Amino acid sequence: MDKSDIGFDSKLIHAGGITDEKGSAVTPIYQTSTFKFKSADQGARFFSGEEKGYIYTRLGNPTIEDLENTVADLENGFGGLATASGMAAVNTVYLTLLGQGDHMISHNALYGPSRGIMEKLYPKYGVQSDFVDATKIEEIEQAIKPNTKLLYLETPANPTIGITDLKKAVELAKKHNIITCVDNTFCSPYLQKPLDFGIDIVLHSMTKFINGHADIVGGIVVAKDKAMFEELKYVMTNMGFNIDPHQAFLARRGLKTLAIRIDRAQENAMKIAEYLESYPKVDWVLYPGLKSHPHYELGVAQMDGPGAMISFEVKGGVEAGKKVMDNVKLAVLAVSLGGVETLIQHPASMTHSKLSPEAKKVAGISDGLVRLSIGIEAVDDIIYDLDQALQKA
Ligand code: LCS
Repeated sequence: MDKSDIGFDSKLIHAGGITDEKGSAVTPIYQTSTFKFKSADQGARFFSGEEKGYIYTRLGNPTIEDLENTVADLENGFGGLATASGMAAVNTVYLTLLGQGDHMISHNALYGPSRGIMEKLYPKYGVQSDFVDATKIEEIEQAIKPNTKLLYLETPANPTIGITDLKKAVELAKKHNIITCVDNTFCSPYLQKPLDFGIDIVLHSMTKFINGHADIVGGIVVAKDKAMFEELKYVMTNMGFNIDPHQAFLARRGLKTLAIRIDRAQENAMKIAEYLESYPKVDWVLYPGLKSHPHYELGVAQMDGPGAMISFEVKGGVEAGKKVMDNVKLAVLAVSLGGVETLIQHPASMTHSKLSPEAKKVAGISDGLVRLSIGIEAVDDIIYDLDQALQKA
């Protein structure tokens, strides 16, 4: 049986996979910074690319490559580049595609720092950007300039759960020769494969669903074709954005249970979203599995499931939301997402606090918005916990 013919769930377990000379059943951790050459000539051949071989861990390492090949396979891409964090993945894309005089368009409700660095740091290097409501294709179209090089999307977006139509975004970008990148962190390749829609690059914060156990920080970039992969690889390796072999091992291990973790988390999330929607003290709930989500139909068409991220607002705004966060006992009051434990946080004062009040308002990140990352605990326990906290709001 050819490994390329196996299903997604089997790939989670068996894709990549290196057996060493001792016959290890799982890919070992090659915790080494450098690799011995058999001869000076062999070293030279490795450097010239005449012969494939490991040189130095920043440039490549078997444990890291196993993870990269697996995620690239799951995303239906050409190749993957694992990075030290999700932000290192974001910067690999920005630095590869944008330079003096270039322009990027993105969604106004991105993960805070993905937008923050574009507004604070990249203008120093002559890069311009515009942030629009990318759930409306016409807003993206209106923002296109002759120097627009990159359309950078996050769908569903953090934390407003807005969904961008990938098919329409690709059509528009292709018409204007714009490269497209999707941050697929909220879905993972289990629920959405942007490259299948014609997107050029996908990235993840592996800190989240891919690793799934809230015990590492990591990222990955996957390119659809070889030419783009090589360009990204040059930047990733030379900027030193690489992941460590031990982190890569943990991410690969966590990835094995991606499908069953997400199945359980989104089953829980659906029940919790319905509970919240019916709770009188809750003003509104945003969850792609609810018919009340403004892009419900698109989510059903584009994603293979609604995921495990919910945003909601309690009547009484920020003060009421804080009461809920201060009173949960099972859910963990912490940023990040995509782990097996339920997390609760307040984007306006935490993950998105660096955005200006105006930018937050336009993006729909209200002061009262509370974000939940639903875990795989018993759903009755999560609901019981939220219920007792909401009663205090
Ligand atoms: N992209 C998305 C969609 C994210 O949610 C995050 C982190 C990143 C990129 C950056 O990844 P990192 O460097 O942290 O691995 N999101 C976080 C959040 O919502 N709370 O804490 C971190």
